[in-house]
Amino acid sequence: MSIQDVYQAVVDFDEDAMDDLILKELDNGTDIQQLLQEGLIAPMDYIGKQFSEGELFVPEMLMAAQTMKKGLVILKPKLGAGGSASSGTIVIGTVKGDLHDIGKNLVGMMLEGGGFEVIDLGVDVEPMAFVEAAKKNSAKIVGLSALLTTTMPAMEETVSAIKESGLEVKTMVGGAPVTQAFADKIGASGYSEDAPGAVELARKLML
Ligand code: B1M
Repeated sequence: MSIQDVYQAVVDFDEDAMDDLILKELDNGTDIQQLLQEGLIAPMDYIGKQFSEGELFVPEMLMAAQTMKKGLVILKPKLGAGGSASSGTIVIGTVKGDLHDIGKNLVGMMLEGGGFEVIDLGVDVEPMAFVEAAKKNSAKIVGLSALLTTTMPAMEETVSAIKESGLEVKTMVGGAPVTQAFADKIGASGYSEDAPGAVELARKLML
């Protein structure tokens, strides 16, 4: 048994094996940060690259994320006790008027896999709800998803509300109709085309 087995379970979507593998590593006294980084985050980076290169598709990425999340559930309380667990808090949600959440969920799971604490507000989220959640959770980033051209204005409204709140919070946006040009136009801090890219972007925005 080794961290490599945990890594492989994520890559193989072996959800059933995950609990045992993690518990055995903990019993063996494996360093929790190392287990998180090398056993759970590293395979999600790999899966993300495969997805970006067209080698894997949404269902596979969801299965890998689900497997990773199983391990994360066991590690999370222990990480909190040890301090320096999270790479930072990100509030995420689908903007007002929009009920699409598959892509947003995927982004949220990949961000968790990337070591971030994710507060998911769900769908059809009012601009001020993002502001309040960012404030309450001391979030560094707010992530907005929109799938409809008709809800893109709500994304702009939300970015403006966050700026007007005076909070030191960066905004990242994405979703099928959203582009880098649109993100620039509404003054978002960053745009990502897909979930793995969102993790990379969040890491940059946290610096
Ligand atoms: Co709707 N829908 N839908 N829909 N739906 C689309 C988006 C549409 C393109 C279909 C079409 O007409 N061809 C179209 C939008 C047209 C437009 O605006 N130009 C559309 C429409 C019109 C509608 C309704 C208005 C239909 C109606 O009722 N007349 C209605 C609107 C309801 C509402 O939101 N108010 C509606 C409803 C629905 C369902 C509820 C049935 C269902 C949603 C179920 C759910 O999400 N729980 C649904 C679905 C499933 C789709 C399609 C088929 C698939 C969307 C999806 O999940 N894609 C979609 C057509 C299509 O895309 N082929 C369609 C997979 C997902 C992984 O991709 O969300 O793009 P995506 O996420 C990607 C990236 O965009 C990015 O990362 C993900 C991948 O890595 N990303 C981010 C997403 N968010 C990000 C955030 C980031 C960074 C990256 O940073 C924070």
